Amino acid sequence: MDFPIIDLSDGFDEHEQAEKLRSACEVHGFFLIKGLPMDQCRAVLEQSIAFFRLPMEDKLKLVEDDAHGYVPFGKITLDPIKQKEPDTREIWAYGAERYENMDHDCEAYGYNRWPSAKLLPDFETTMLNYNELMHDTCRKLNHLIALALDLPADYFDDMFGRDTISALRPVHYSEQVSDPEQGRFGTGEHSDWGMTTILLTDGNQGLQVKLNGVWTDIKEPEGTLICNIGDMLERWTNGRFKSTMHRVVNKRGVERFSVPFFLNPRPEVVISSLPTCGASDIPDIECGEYIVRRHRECGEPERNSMKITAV
Ligand SMILES: O=C(O)CCC(=O)C(=O)O
Ligand SMILES: [Fe+2]
Repeated sequence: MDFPIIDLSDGFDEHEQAEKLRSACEVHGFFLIKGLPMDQCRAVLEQSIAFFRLPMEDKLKLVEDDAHGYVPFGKITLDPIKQKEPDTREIWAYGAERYENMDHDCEAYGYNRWPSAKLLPDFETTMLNYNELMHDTCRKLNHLIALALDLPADYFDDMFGRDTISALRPVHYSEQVSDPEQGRFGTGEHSDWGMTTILLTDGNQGLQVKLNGVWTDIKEPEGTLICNIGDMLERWTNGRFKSTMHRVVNKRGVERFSVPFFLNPRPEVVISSLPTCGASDIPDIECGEYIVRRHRECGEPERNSMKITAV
C-alpha cells in the first residue's frame, strides 16, 4: 500500500500537496509528512526515553486524575472486546495548561506535571518546543485539509491555536511480544478520536493499519512522520475523509518509543458537516463534549459508538 509523502518543507506548493492529501484521506486517512526538523524530533525521542527510564517512584509522582500526567503499564485497554490483557505500554501526557476560570473549561484540558529539572534538566523545554512545532505543523496541514475539501486555506485557522484540547502523549512499549490471537497488543485496535494525529517513532516497527480488512504494517522512511485522520474529522467531513482502525503489534520483542500528537480544535468549536461535505443527519456536537465523551467511552464495550453515528 502506498502512503503518500506530503512535503511541508519551506516553499512547498500548497495545491500540489493538498491533492496528494485528498486522495489519501478519501481512501484510508493515513499519509506521511516530511520537511520537519529531524534533529529536534530526535531530541524529543531522547528526552522521552530518558523520562521512561526514570525510577518508577519519580514517575508515579506525576500521576494525575485529569487528561495529563503519567499512566503506568497495565492501565490502558483501548479495545476491551478483543484484548485479554491491557496495552503493553506506559505513557505521559501534556498539552495546553488548564487554569482557574477558563472561558471554556473542559475536562480534556489538564495540569502539566513535569519531572524535576534535577532529574531531567532539558526535558520541559524540549517538550514545550515540540508542542510548538506540532501546532505550527498542524496549521500547515489544516491549510492543506481545507484546500483538499475545496474550502479557503485559512478556513480552520480561528478554531485552532495553542489553547486547544490537543495533547502530546509520549509512549513506551515494553519488550513484551504481542499475540493478537491471544488478545495481547502494544496498543489495542482503535481509531483516533480527534482531528489529526502526527506520530513520531524511534523507527522500530509496530504500527499496523487495517486496509481492506487486512492488517498492514506501516513503517515511515527516514525523515518522515506518520499522520492520520481521526474520527472527529471524519464526522466533520460527513464521512468524506476516513478515520481508519489501527493497532500496535510488537513482533520482535524489542522496546519501542513513540510520541503521538493529537490535534483537536478549541472545546467550543461546533462539529457540524462542513459546507462542502453535504447535508448530514448526524447531530452537531461541540468538540470538547465529543472528546470528553470518547475518553469516557474508552474501555467500555460500546466505545466507538460515537464514531460517526448519532449521539
Ligand atoms: O505508538 C504508535 O505507533 C501508535 C499509537 C496510537 O495509535 C495511539 O496512541 O493512538
Ligand atoms: Fe492511534
